[in-house]
Amino acid sequence: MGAKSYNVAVVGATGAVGNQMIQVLEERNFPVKEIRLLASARSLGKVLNFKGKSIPVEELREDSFKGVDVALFSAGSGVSKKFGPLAVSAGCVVIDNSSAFRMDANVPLVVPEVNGDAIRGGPGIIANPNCSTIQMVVALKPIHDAAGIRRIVVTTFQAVSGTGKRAIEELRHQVSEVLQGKPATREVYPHQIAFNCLPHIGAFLDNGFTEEEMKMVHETQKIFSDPGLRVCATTVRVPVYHGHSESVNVETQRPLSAEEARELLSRAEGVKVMDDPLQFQYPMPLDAEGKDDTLVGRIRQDPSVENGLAMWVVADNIRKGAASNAVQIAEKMIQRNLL
Ligand code: 25A
Ligand code: L14
Repeated sequence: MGAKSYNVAVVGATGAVGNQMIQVLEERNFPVKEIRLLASARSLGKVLNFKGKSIPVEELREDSFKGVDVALFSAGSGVSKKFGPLAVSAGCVVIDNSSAFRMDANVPLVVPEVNGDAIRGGPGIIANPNCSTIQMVVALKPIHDAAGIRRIVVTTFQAVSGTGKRAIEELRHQVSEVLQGKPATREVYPHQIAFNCLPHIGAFLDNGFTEEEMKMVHETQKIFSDPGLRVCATTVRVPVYHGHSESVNVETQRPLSAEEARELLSRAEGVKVMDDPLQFQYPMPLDAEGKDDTLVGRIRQDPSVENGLAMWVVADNIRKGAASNAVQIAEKMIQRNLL
């Protein structure tokens, strides 16, 4: 990286993802000249720490982006739709973690190690994919390149941190209520999440799938530039704080053995193979927490189709699934002199 440094804004700085963005910028030593932390008026008076300095949270306003080079957004789609274009007009590169612009044909949808070439320079919006999509495409990219994926069947096991801080608190609180023999208080989810699984993430659509399931279909097709790729997803909320897990079955055009897939994955960027079941080694959410790698294990032949593989894929949904991927996009832009 060059000696240049950048004015960076984090929109939604007090949320689960925004907080992690600040930490990742610090950990990866992103070349920050000045950092500006933005949230709603609710957060006024809060002070966050960046590299040992106390930074007051400011209220997000139309003029918040003056002099800002790159803005990382994670305050929901409504905020992104209103303030993203304003930031672009002020000359910013916007890396947006919401679902607002992901399927917009003019907006690149980027996972750097999968389709980093889709990044363009200049002021504009770059979308960060959905967390469940990111970890799946990181794990499938080497297999797609080698054998051509035609069909994907995926079931997810998603942590409550994906819903934000209030959901983490809801799980903690419900666990304690249930252990005391009290009824669980429900505020965020429609059913008790403690000691339960909810096959329901995002709103239900007319086709019987949820929004989260259709995000995995459409975003995967866009990232792999293959609108004909067949994807069927079932997304499930589980009582885990951090880390989404996925059971993934793929059908490929050309045969690929489990050994070959394991070998390809062990050399792939952003992937760590943990696949020694006899030694009790397979990825679990607790292994992924705090890391940026996508963990892959349980790689085996799927005997139910001609060219099939089955695997288990785990990543930290707030880091690789959101904050780290956004920062990695900015880093890739610097490497390519696009920022
Ligand atoms: O629309 P989407 O794309 O589906 O995204 C919806 C939400 O999902 C999270 C993220 O929540 C987002 O808001 N999210 C998105 N992508 C994600 C991903 N890949 C993801 N989560 C995981 N993985 P979040 O909790 O992480 O972040 C919320 C942040 O946005 C700020 N914010 C909200 N509205 C804003 C705004 N900032 C500016 N203008 C607005 N209008 C929010 O700041 C937070 O930083 P805040 O100041 O509103 O919240 C501070 C604290 O207040 C509590 N709180 C939040 N909402 C309410 C609330 N309290 C009372 N009532 C509320 N309605 C929280 O405890 C928060 O910490
Ligand atoms: O589209 O609730 O980025 O686990 C990220 C969090 C969708 C829901 C997105 C969750 C959201 C997801």
